Amino acid sequence: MTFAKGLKLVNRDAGGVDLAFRADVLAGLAAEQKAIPARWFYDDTGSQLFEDITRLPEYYPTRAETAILRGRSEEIAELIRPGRAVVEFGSGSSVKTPLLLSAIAPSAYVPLDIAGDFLRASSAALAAKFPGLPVYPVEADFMRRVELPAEVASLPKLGFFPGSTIGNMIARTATDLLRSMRETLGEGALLLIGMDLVKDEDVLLAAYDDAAGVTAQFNLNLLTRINHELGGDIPVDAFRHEARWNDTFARIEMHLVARQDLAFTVSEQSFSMQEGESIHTENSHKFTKRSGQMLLAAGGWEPRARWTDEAKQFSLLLAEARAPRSAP
Ligand code: AVJ
Repeated sequence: MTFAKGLKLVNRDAGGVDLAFRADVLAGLAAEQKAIPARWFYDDTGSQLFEDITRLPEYYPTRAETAILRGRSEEIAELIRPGRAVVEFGSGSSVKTPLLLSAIAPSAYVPLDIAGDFLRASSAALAAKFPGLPVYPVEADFMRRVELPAEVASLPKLGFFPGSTIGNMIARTATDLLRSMRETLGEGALLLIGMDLVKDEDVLLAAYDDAAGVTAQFNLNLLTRINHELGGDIPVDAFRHEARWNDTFARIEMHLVARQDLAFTVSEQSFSMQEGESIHTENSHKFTKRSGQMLLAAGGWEPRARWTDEAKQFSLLLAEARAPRSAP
């Protein structure tokens, strides 16, 4: 295994504060509708809570996507063919990544992640599972074009972006990411991407507001993280978790709603909120067959194949980096 060295992706001040985290939180709390980007959920506690979410009875996406990878592996492998360099956007899941790699006989595996420690740990675990498969982890922000290791330059590429993480982004950002992926992987590459599907509102709301309250803990942990890392005094108990269906944009939104009028400081800046006012913490867009394929096309990816689980809860799409033909 080789590691990209000398990259400093996380900028910290003298006190160790992540400057991008502070900038996002301070700007987000000053906005008319308070909002903090969902990427900041994932400190150690948040990552563990997300793992717990994937095992909840109400949270179907992980099980549904895994079922597709298991049940349709022969068809998937037939279209992908052996010998590709698999470039995963994110450190990789301990279940889905091995399923894909076992199915398609790749020539190399290149996980891309901004969180270096997590990347190293998951890469080592994967290399141990697949002796003989070269693993080249790259510490990088994949929202921009990434320079891939020279060792995979001549190999055909398969991008892998499971989990419906694309759903965290609004259409414009999602399109930008798909275009960056295309630049990273090159013309002719394939992309295997998970997209969660529009379904009964009650099923969606339960998946994001489970009976055991794990998703509530996951959402509220963001406030605890702000208090710890940014010197905040936010009264966490004065907030409650809320999941909402936004029908205009076909997305679940997560909010932290103030139970009462309240005031707090973060990094020496003062904020106040009225009872019922919220901090918007996540969007999780849901797709139809058409909206998913339209999004891929907008990002320069031509849809090639599409699979769903039996209950049609989740979809996995294969696309090729080739602009769809325009009208003559
Ligand atoms: C990791 C972004 C796919 O949107 O379903 C789970 C995160 N948030 N429960 C999702 C999440 C609340 C998850 N993604």
